Formats: sequence, C-alpha cells, structure tokens
Amino acid sequence: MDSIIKPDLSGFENTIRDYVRYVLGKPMTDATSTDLFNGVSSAVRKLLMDIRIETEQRYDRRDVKRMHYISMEFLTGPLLANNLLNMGIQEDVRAILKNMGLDLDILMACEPDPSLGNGGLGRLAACFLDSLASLDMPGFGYGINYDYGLFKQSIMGGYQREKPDYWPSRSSPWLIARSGEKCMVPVYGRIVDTEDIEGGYNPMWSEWKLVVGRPHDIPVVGYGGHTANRLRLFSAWASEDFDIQIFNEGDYFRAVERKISSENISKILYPSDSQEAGRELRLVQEYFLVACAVQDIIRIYLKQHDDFNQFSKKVAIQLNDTHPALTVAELMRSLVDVHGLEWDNAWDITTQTLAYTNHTLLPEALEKWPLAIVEKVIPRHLQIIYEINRRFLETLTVNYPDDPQRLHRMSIIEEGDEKQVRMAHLAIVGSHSVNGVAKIHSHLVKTGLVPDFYDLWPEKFNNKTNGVTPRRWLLSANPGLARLITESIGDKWIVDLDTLKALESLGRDPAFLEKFSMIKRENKVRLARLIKKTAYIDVDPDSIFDIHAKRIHEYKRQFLNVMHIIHGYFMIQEEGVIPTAPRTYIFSGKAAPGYFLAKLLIRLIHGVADVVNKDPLVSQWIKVAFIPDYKVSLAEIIIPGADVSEQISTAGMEASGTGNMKFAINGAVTMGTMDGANIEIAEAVGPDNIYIFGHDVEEIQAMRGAYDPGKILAQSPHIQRVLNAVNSPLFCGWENDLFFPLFDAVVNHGDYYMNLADFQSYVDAQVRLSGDYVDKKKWAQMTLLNTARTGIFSSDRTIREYAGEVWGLERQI
Ligand code: F58
Repeated sequence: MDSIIKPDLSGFENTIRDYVRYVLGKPMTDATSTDLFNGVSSAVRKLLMDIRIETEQRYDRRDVKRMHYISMEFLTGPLLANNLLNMGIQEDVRAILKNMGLDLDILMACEPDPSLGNGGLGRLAACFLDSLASLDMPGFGYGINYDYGLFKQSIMGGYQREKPDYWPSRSSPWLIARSGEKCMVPVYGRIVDTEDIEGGYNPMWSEWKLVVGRPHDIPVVGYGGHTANRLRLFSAWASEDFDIQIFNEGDYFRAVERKISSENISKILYPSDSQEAGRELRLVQEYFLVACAVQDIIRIYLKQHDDFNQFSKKVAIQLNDTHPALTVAELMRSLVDVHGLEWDNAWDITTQTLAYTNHTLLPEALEKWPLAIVEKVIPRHLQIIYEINRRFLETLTVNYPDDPQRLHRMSIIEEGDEKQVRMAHLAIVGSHSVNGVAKIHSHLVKTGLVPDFYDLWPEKFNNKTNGVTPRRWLLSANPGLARLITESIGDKWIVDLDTLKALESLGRDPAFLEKFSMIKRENKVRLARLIKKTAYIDVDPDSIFDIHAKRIHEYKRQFLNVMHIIHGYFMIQEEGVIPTAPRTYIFSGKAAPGYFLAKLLIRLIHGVADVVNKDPLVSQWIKVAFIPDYKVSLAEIIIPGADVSEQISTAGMEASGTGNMKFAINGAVTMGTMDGANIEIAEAVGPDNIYIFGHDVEEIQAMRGAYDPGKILAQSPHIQRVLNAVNSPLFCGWENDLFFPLFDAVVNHGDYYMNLADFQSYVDAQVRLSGDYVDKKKWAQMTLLNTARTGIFSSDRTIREYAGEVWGLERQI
C-alpha cells in the first residue's frame, strides 16, 4: 500500500471560523452544531478540491481511459466521517476541534443521510465509487440530484408512515455546482421527415421542449488521499431561452408552469423496490440522466480528441441495471444525428463502450416501457430503437433461419395488446458485456432469464460477484473491531481485505477471542441504545441479537422470520419449552408505499412485538423490535451489533445481497438459504460457520407447479398453530381480521414464496444455532472465522475484476 498522503491542516481552523463568519454571517458564539458541521465540511471540501484538481490533471496529462458508472441511485450515506478516514485525518481533525471546544462526534451526528437510493443497487454504486478512488482508477458516477430522496419512515400504531425526505440538494457542503457545464436535453415533440440535399428523407426531431441539466459534483476521495474522483448529479431546470420566449409572448403563467414541470424531473426518487411503476415521469427521469451523462462524457472526450476513433479505447460506460438502458439509443443518436457518424461505425463504438449489469430476475422488476409513452417522450429514440431492432432481427434470421418463435422472444419490441420496449433486451444488444452480481445469479441470467441471448453471444456473459467497501463497513462503522484487527495484523486489510485471513490462527488464542467478543458486546450495547431511542424497547445485550435488516418484500421472507417467532412464543407459552438462549429479534426496513402486503407485514411485526414483549414469561426469552427508517447511517450501527444475520430469501430470488456481506465481515453468523451471494459466503466461511437451511434453487424450480402448501399445512400442527394465530385476533389489537391477507396469500394463494416449504428446516437450523451460541468459545470462533474469511467480499475485488475483464481500466497512481 502506498502510504497515506496527509493534507496540510494548518489553515483548517481558520477555514471553519471564516465559514461561520463570512458565509453564515455569524459570530462563532452563535453557531449551531449544524452550522459547525457545515463549517467543518467546507474545510474538508477545500482539502478534497486540491486532491480532485491534481487527480484530474494527472488523468488529462496521461489521456487515460475513464469509466462512467450511470445509475439512477447512489446511496452514499453521510460523508464527513468517511472523507476524514480516507484522507487519514480523522484524529487530527478531532484534536483541532477539541482545541476549539468542539466535539467531532456531535458535529458528525448533524449530517443528514443523502438517501438517493432504494437499497442494495444504490448502495453498491456508492461502494464502487469508494473502491475506484481507493484503487486510484478513473471511475466516475453519473446520477440525479433528487430534491427528495427515499421517503422517511416512521411508525404510528404499528403502521408505516411515509414522509418526504428533503435533503439539501442545492446547499449540501459536499455538492459543488458546476453551472458552466450544463447540458441541454430535448424532450417530447415530434418527428417530421424532411428532404435533404441529396433527395433522401431525413427524420427531424422538432418542437421539443428543452430541459437544462445542471451538474453538481460530489468529490469522492479514495483511501490514502491520492485520488479524488467525482460523482456528478444533475438537477433539472427549465430552459431560460424557451421560457423567455413564452414570457415575451405574454403568457406569464404558462412560462412559470413550464418551469415547474421541468424541475419536477429531478424532484423525487421513485420509491419502488422490485416493481416498476411505468410512470411517464420515471421514463423522463431515466432519459434525462442518460442524455446529460452522454453529453458530458462526449464533451470530456472531445477535449482531448478530434474524432471518435479512440472513443471506446478511452471511454467505458457501465449501466447499473436497465434504468439507464436508453444510453444505447442516446449514444447512437448523438453519434449519428449530432456528430454525423455512419450508423455502422456508431454502432461498433456504442457496443464496444457499453456494458450492462443485471440486478434482478424477478419478472415484475424487469423494465418494459409502452411504445406509446416512449414515442411521446423521446420520439427520435424510438425510431433509433426500431432501427437497432430491425438490424438485430436481420442477423437473427441468418443465425437462426426458420425459427420465428425465437425472433419473437428475442425482439427488443414485445408484441401484444400493448407493445412495449424490453429494456433488458435493448441493454444486452447494445453492450459488449452482460453480468450478474453473484455466481448463482449470473448462471440463472444465462439459463433462465435470457437463454436465447446466451446461446447467441455466450462470450458476452460473465459474473461479477458484488462486494462492499471495507472503509465504510468496517473501518468507519466498527472502530473497535478495526482497531483490534490493526493491532493484531497491521492495517493492510484496509486496502487488501484478504489479509484478514491472518486472523484465523488467532482463534486459538483465548485472550484474543475474549477481546473480539468484548467488542461485539460493546457494539450490542450501542445498538441497544439505538433500539431504546427509536423503538422505545429495552433489550438485553446478552441475548442473541438476530437481525433482519433490508427492504421489506415477500421474497425476502420477513414473514418466515415472524412465523418462527410466533412458533417460539407458543413453544414457551403452551408447551413450556424454554429456548436454549434468550433472543432479540430485530427488524429494520422500508416497504414501498404502494406495496400492501409488505406494509401489512410491518404491522404484523409490531403486533407480534406487542404481544411477545408484554408477556411476562415469554419476554424473558424473546423480544421483538423494529427500528424505523433504515438507512446507511443506521445500518452502520445495526450491522456491527449483530450476532445473527437473517438472509432467508426464497432460493433463486435474491440476485446477490450485499447486507449479507457486511454482516459477515463484522462477525455475524449467517442464517441463510442457498441464494445469491449466501452461497459464496458459505463457500468462504465453511459449512460449520454458517446456518444453511431450506430448499435450494433446483429444488424450488422442481417444486414450482406442483407445490401444495395445503399439504404441508395439513401435516404440521406447528404451522397450523402459527398461521391460525396470524389469522386470529391475537396480534390485531382492536382491528379484526387485520392479517387475513397475509394468511390468505400463504394458505389460499399458493404461497408463492414457499414460506411453508422451508419452515421446518428453518426452525431446526435456529435450534442448532441457539445451542451453539451458549458455547461461548465455539461461538466466538465461528464469528471470528466469519470476519477472517470474508475478505473476498471487498468491493475492491469486484472493481479489480470489472476493471480487468470489462472496462480495460488501469491504476493511475
Ligand atoms: C438489488 N436490487 C438486488 N434494486 O435485489 C440485490 O440482490 C443485489 O445485491 C443488489 O441489487 C446489488 O446488486 C435493487 O436494490 C432496486 O432497488 C431497484 C430500484 C429501482 C426500481 C426497481 C428496484
């Protein structure tokens, strides 16, 4: 590892004082904690800018290849702590502030979470940016500067309530407005055919309305302080020219209305998890992002090149799911319509530049856009998509003569009552690389999701198992453990997580194990305080902290977890079977506002918590708590405090998971199905250090069609007791039949997520786990091995793989 370059902090204190006095116009004595947080952040930002400018000059001088990661979501979480750690100055800054009578921790707590993402996909993008900068690679993010991020969740009477999450999208100290580099985005309008000079017909996109994309940059500094890349987020603005024209015509109100509708584009992040809303504004957002990014990427490229001959050698673009798949059409439009390239040449450049990552197999999450909406919003792009498809189908007829069915299946346009653009097909046809995010998932993409495409282009398909950044998820979130590891094996793990392997042998040292367990205990105490503060429940840090934290969704099976809790309740209540160890079941996660069953599940968790926590006997053994408003800053407290990590999706449904990696690295033991990256975690930690249960993908596939939950129900008095309780007044409070829909989905509608099929195996695995937990030494060794053996789940490893195998990106130190 190259040593850390620490920036010069001599002017740091003055920058804070100047900020308070000259930007806020206050004497220091009047400054609030938030004022001081902003002051400290702007002092940090000043340091970041020096690194950023030097990095850009280095890249320019060497005319490097750059990778652009286009994503509708970047879930960065708070940035101050991370920036300080990555620059190696957290302790120095703490000392400077202390001298000024200030406490860094108090100021850091004032930072709002920029919640510009729904869940795993958005957080992965943020981890990747950290790794790119830490590996000194020229990798940049492109996204939208939403005014409102994912909604804030509160709980009232056990129900989820959603409130808007305004974040200072125009005034965050981390955002640098780049008004000089705005992008003009045409949208709506119609196509007119005009005769050109040579007598041919040229389509002309006319009467469009112009939206302006204003870039705001968040600097992303890598660990060691050598490199700072950037995340560029675009805000939508009304085009002044256009509005002024209307204004001059005298229609003041229409001008203002237009302004409002343009600015709506970056107003709010769509809060749907795994379900596509199909709303016009969402398509406009996707196009807005893509159009701004492509313009910006081409502008940067043309600063150093006169033509497009080097484009795919100097530019790589990664599409984070299909949300930015319109990049295929927009890059073609730009090359052909704006820069005058021949179609074939433009197509080669496009496919050699673009690569696509798939994040889901769930059919309801696969984006399709009705032609009517596409035609209305971006008529020229629809023409281009038709032409791409026409040529694509032509090659298919050569490769597969006499197979019209296959052409039907593979076409970018889906026929039917409502014709639609299949965005995954567009992304696959327009890219040179298609990857899934865990081994099993990549396999299922090839064999189940798009087997026809795999047959045609096997060489395009590859796997890139996800990873998480050890800087945020260990160094920053778990300072106690980070310190112990560094004392024991040095600090190389921060940039090379595989070196955690050296901890394995320490498992035989009782004194080390004792320290390791003490740190977990301290993290549990910290988490217990959070639970008390947010859920108003007292929990015992000596009980097993069993945590299920992620979006609430049927496929993630929080319901199965609740069934197990209810089962445990009855075992104590009715059968006097006392568990081997007391347990605290902790849930956290948001449900999409329109997802009825997921929201009802939150209500059920609260209903069960009410009954269990109040029961004088049962509550000595079982407690249930729901921490509201799951977000990055809370995850940083929740994950290090876990003994058990619940990763219990129906096999074949969780593409990878990344929370599972964060928990394991922090020494939690996984209770999981053979799904997503759980399979690779099991491989890494070994079968004795993980609890695997339930049906695997092949078994689930084999069962589909013939699966009969009624049969399982009939044979299991335990399941009957649990489900009858769900359907009884027991957990309902005063609202009768409240949970019938959850009961109904499982009992009368086929239990699509196969909760009942895996129930017994889950209960058995949980019993084994409790037994192991009370053997303190055995448990400590298991958790240590989870930390020691999960170094491969660093996003540095993932990024090295993408850089070498997909992007052709090199270190630029
Ligand atoms: C997640 N997808 C996968 N989508 O579910 C998870 O298994 C994987 O680890 C992660 O991506 C990273 O690869 C995900 O988070 C979304 O949030 C979409 C947002 C936009 C609407 C559709 C879902």
